[in-house]
Amino acid sequence: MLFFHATRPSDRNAAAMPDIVLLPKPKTQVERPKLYKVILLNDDYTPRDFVVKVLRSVFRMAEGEALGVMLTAHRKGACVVAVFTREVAEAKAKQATDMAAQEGYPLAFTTEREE
Ligand code: TYC
Repeated sequence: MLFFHATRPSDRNAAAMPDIVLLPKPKTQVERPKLYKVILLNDDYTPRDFVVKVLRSVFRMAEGEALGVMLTAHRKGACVVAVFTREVAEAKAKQATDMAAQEGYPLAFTTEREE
C-alpha cells in the first residue's frame, strides 16, 4: 500500500477530503536498470601514459584516479573502470578501445554484467 499526501491541510474539508488517501500498490513494479562494469585489460605493449590519457578522456577521470586504475590493471591483469547502464558501458568500452586501435595499440576494454 502506498501513502500519498493528497491536499494541503488548509484546503481540506475534513470529512469529504481526507489528507491521506490509500492507493493499491501498482501491479507493474518499476525494474532497476541492470548495470554493467567497464573493465580495463592489461597488455604488454600499450604505454602507461597512453592508458592514463584514454581513461581521462573517455571516463572523465582525474590524473591520480586514472593512474591508480592503470596501475591496478598493470599489476593484476584487469581493473574495473566504472559502472553504467548496458548501452553506455558498451559505447564507452568501444570508444576507448577504438581510440587505442587508432594509435596501433592493443589496449582493450570489455564489459561485464554486475551481479
Ligand atoms: N602493461 C603496460 C606496460 O607495461 C601498461 C598498461 C597498463 C597497459 C594497464 C594496459 O590496462 C593496461 N607498458
